[in-house]
Amino acid sequence: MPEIVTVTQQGRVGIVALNNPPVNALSHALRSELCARLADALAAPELEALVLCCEGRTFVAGADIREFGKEPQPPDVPEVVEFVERATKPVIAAIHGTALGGGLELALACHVRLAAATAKLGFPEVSLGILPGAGGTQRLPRLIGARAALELIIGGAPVNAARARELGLIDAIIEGDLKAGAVAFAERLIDQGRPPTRVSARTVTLEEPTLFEEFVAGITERCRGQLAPFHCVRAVRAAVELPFAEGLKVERELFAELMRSPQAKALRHAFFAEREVAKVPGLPLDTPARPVKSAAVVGVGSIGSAVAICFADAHIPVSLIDTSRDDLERGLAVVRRHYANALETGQLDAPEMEARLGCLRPALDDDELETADLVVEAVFEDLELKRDVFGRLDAICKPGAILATTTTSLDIDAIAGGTRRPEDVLGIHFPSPTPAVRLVEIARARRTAPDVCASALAVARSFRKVAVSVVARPGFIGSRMRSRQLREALCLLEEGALPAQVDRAFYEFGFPLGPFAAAARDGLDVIGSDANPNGERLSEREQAELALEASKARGVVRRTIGDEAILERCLFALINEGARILEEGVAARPLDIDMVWIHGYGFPAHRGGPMFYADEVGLSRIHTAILDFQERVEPTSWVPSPLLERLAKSGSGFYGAP
Ligand code: 3H9
Repeated sequence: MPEIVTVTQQGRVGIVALNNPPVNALSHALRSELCARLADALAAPELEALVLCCEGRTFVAGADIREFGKEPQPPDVPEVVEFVERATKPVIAAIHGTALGGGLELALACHVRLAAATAKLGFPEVSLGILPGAGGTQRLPRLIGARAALELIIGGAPVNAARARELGLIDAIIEGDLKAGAVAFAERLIDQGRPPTRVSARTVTLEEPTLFEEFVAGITERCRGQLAPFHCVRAVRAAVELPFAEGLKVERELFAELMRSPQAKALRHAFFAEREVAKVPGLPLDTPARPVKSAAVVGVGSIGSAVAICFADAHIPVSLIDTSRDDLERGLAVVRRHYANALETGQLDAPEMEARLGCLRPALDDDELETADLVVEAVFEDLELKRDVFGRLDAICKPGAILATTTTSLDIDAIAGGTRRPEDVLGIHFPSPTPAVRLVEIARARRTAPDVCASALAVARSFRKVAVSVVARPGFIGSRMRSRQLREALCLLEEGALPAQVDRAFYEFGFPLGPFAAAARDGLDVIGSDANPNGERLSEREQAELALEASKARGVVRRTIGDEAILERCLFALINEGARILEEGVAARPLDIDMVWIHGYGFPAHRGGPMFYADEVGLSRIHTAILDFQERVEPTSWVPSPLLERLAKSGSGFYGAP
């Protein structure tokens, strides 16, 4: 087994190389080895400066998240970082790939930071419900100022090397061979006889007296209910107001509090689940995927144009096919508007936008279908229409082409039955045309071939989406659970709640939108569908009137329903449906359901997804509540799923024993 830390000598410079695949995380073994090897190198008289670098695809990408929640083994990350900063010889960080979290803290403890032009640096800790806990909140403001530090730490997104240089986060960008450049830099330092300069020795002054209040005001709505972003502000404030050692103590306390929080546990779960979801049970990771070098989308409505954008973003040439010139133009206009907006907001530059637009091939006939490796059908949700389209695809597409339907509500086996190649057919469902919604459900029909499934998952990942594999049954995971939840929300309207109140309860829980606001956004005609046959958007007052009318029409005496009761009814209905989906095998694992809800339906990540949340609440409590609803509310819709009942009685959770 290769050594985890090696020191090699190059002239007067020692190269300390870390090798802990896959991402050089600061595991216990790496931490101990690094301290031991560094101590040797610092004691070696022939070495006058050290270069700290990494083997493999990246610099240190952070603390080892797998060790979180366990008793930390010494030396911990803060000790390693302190040890590096106190080194009596200059230590130079040579960064490639990503220096994230504890990795960036390690780099901040070095006396010089150099980076490859392609490197990225950042603090993603907030997305794990914690804050940089190894001096990051204290050193970063001292290096780049309090405002920039807050932006980096609370924003969580990494910056590229050029921006890092502008901010003063790194000292130089090395073009060409990074190690050789870092050694040359070290030689120059030795020649100049420069002693190590420590970031902790710097002071930071607050030039904007209301900066912290401004930041808190800026995140109050967006980060509602979350602890970590607000703790980050407090930690950076300590860097400004206190000496380094005292600020560090504040950081440690806040970090420890966050680390113990249920939010951090939930976000860790979400982190690993996002990676685990790619490993589909029964589909070996080495299943060969069919190459997808060209694609076609049939039907250019809102979903069709969104799918076309995904292909263009992945630089896959895509034909957009529709039967009407007007519809085709409308779809193209949506795509062009999307890219114009991306250009205006700086998400893309002009050449990249042109490259993506250049991937689009609009067409009014089917000729373009002949060469496509993957065809996505996105026509109106009508079985006969879809079967017709698939019959056409069968006649035109080349052998081996993958044929995907965007339906969730129709029987994909029946659609596949319109072809002579059902093994090439599967479902690919985008819950929303909004590009920010990352979920794609990949639905295996009865006869879908494994390599077709593997190919669709790979394509979805090339879109930078979170792809969840499901068994094709109407509704898949997301929309089936959403329908159940919406039904419960509608019942609550009749009993006494108002739509705005239901939406507000969900918003406060952490959803970006409540069920009614989400349904209105997605064009679902849900509120008072009898009274509102055209599905028009209704004002809050009209919605309230419809709710009152509905109660009256059904002879229900309205009562006051609290926000907590609203959430229990809707979320427990959602969880019970999730349990059914699990026991039917539509979802292979609870984490598949959690990923669908976090990435497709706005379930707050800091609550871990509905199945994780259910375990936190306790299945026994949920089971008791369901039985109570069965008695008091409605006997047929409130039947506990046998799986939920079994787990609750055995004291277990969806993810095993608590
Ligand atoms: C922190 O540093 C706290 C500090 O303040 C210190 C406090 C005292 N640990 O994502 P990928 C695994 S918090 C353990 O598919 P990519 C991952 O699970 C940390 N394992 O690769 C996967 O395993 P598997 C701050 C980790 O190329 C494999 O590596 N840092 C860690 O698409 C490949 O991962 C972060 O939050 C880790 N830190 O992306 C960075 N990171 O193969 C988290 C990854 O078994 N990491 N793994 O499924 C990332 O953002 C991405 O992994 C990265 C590479 C961008 C680095």
